[in-house]
Amino acid sequence: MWNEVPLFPEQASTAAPWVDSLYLMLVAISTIMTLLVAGALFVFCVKYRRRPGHERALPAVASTRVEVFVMLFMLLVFLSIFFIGARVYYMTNQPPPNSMDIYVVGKQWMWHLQHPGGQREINELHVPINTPIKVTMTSQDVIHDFSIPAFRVKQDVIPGRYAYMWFNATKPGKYHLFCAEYCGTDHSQMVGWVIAMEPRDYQEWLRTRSDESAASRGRKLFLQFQCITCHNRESSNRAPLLEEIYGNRVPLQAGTSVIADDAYLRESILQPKAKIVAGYRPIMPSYQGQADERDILDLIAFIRSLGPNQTPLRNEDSDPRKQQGATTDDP
Ligand code: HEC
Ligand SMILES: [Cu+2]
Repeated sequence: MWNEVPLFPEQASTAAPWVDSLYLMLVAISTIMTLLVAGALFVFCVKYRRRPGHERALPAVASTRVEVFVMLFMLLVFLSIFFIGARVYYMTNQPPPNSMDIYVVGKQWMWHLQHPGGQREINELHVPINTPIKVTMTSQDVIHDFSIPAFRVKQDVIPGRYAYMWFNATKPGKYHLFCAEYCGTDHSQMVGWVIAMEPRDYQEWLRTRSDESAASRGRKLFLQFQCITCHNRESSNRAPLLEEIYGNRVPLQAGTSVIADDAYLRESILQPKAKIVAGYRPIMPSYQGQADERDILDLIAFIRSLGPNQTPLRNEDSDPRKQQGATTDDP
């Protein structure tokens, strides 16, 4: 319906019709209210103008019935905006539990995107249609904003923490991807494309990419950063084993506990002293400045993949000189 209206980008996600309806409703209500007030103003100006025989204002007549009616009517109209708005907000902010994960790192001035299998892209994101996709995002430097107008999604990406959003594309096609937060000189270059494909084509596309998996990159970093000297089987009384912790509850020294999600793991690596695991001493060094956001995503993917007895052996080749290509940058 909006194809002919250049003001509106295509509706290409499940959220788009909802967001547009809400927006349209707001515009309609505002227009009607404006016309009512301006119309009444105009009519009364003419009807009650000063003229011979009507030199002075008539005494005002108050009608409780009219006033109560108008107030209740307004209340209803504006509360409906609230309820419909809340409904759309919740819908667009809660990723369905079976979503596919995409990881995004924004930095001046590009988007790094990563697929569950480790495939990496820059300023381009291939996604399957009719699949809920949860995007976990962070920034390496300043505030950016990940925005796909055709999907009606837009989320600030803030350094130092993970932000989330989700969408479900409905139409194959090529859509604009923007940074929608002024982030420095080349902000206007921080643009790209989202390519929505039939799930079959997406699988085909994935196959053509031979990137190393994120978990396997993370494994190399785990050895290279010497995480292994503490987090290993022999010295598990010194540091906790990281096997099967992802998504599970970790007891903390403070007596509380926390779910080991992406944000917690990230914090554990960058600010190990923020939350100390019960039964251990705070001896872990911070990797702030050493591991960048993409390294951290890889480390998290590795920790996430660690099943029982899968921690690498301590004496496994961890010599950085033999770890050629451990931190290879993008192609
Ligand atoms: C000097 C030893 C040491 C090194 C090196 C080390 N850690 Fe740790 N780590 C610890 C200790 C001790 C704890 C538990 C106390 C705490 O929470 O700080 C811990 C806790 C953690 C936790 C939280 C575990 C849980 O069960 O909740 C994660 C995740 C983690 N480390 C990841 C890493 C990663 C990734 C690296 C390498 C980049 C690393 N660690 C390097 C000692 C170390
Ligand atoms: Cu930006």
